[in-house]
Amino acid sequence: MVRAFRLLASCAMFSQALAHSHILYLIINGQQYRGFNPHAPDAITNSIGWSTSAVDDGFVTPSNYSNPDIICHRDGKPAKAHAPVKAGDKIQIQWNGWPQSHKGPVLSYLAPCANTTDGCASVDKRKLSWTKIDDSSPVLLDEKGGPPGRWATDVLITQNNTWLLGLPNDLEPGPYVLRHELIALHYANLKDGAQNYPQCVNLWVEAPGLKAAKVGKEEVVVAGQKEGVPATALYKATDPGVAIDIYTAALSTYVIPGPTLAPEAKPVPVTDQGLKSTITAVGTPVVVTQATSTVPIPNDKTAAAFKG
Ligand SMILES: *[C@@H]1O[C@H](CO)[C@@H](O)[C@H](O)[C@H]1NC(C)=O
Ligand SMILES: *[C@@H]1O[C@H](CO)[C@@H](O)[C@H](O)[C@H]1NC(C)=O
Ligand SMILES: *[C@@H]1O[C@H](CO)[C@@H](O)[C@H](O)[C@H]1NC(C)=O
Ligand SMILES: [Cu+2]
Repeated sequence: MVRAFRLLASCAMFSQALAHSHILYLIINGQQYRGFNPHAPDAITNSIGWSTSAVDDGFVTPSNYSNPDIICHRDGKPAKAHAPVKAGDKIQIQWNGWPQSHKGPVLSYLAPCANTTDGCASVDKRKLSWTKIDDSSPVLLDEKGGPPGRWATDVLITQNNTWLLGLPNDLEPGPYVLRHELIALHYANLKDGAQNYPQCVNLWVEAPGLKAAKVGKEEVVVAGQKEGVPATALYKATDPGVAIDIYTAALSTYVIPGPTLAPEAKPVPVTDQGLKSTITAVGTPVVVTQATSTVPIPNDKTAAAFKG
């Protein structure tokens, strides 16, 4: 029975239409910022999403947790554009669908882009130092109807495949990479069976009122979290939240993978995930110049080119 269910839940059973996912767009203060589309990499010239070679919308496995592919997905390369945000903003992250069987945590990390004049556009991803700002705790919400029960990813599905992320209030101004990640655990009982779906987008945190004197300097950090973690050191294949059988009837707790949540984190609890944003306009991302200033970067292709 259980075995049959697992087979049914397999990735292979989902045709291309439902195959895994990527971030379609973000909504910030009603403005829509487009992610990277692996199926049409050149369609959106001002995408804030890092490019990847994950044309299958696929995943990174635990055996590659120390491979740079875990940082910003396979062959992840920085976007030039950044979405302007303010500390404390809410960001609605729209995924291009998510399969019901793919249960697990919804995780978000921030890394400041230091030592560049163009924000995150030329940052060395291996030098990025990540701080966890949302872990979708408690992740395993309800054992009822389980195993596998109700998980954070089920909340995401309920909200039309979106997740609402709160940025810390005391975020220093400057350029950051947001690393948002779903981990699917439906095969995590098998060797190398967990599936990580990391996605990176660039943010430009505007200084409220004051001039961003410190922007672009080494001081650009999440306050109090000067020491983040390289993404290649976030997880181990043996982590209890990664090597796990979610079909075990007795499962009542879940150990969230990765570092602990930053004390400054302001995640939106699952009970508030329904406070959704609506799109009022297509946002205009910026490129960062001379470390501290920005220039708008409209898309030079038609909006019609933007599809899932
Ligand atoms: C690990 O990453 C390498 C390099 O991208 C890739 O060739 C390999 O298939 C990956 N391994 C697994 C098990 O996905
Ligand atoms: C639901 O998500 C799809 C993308 O998968 C999007 O095109 C659609 O506009 C969303 N619906 C609402 C009401 O936001
Ligand atoms: C920025 O430079 C400092 C000092 O050389 C170094 O410790 C840090 O790793 C660099 N950060 C990035 C993101 O390149
Ligand atoms: Cu899948």
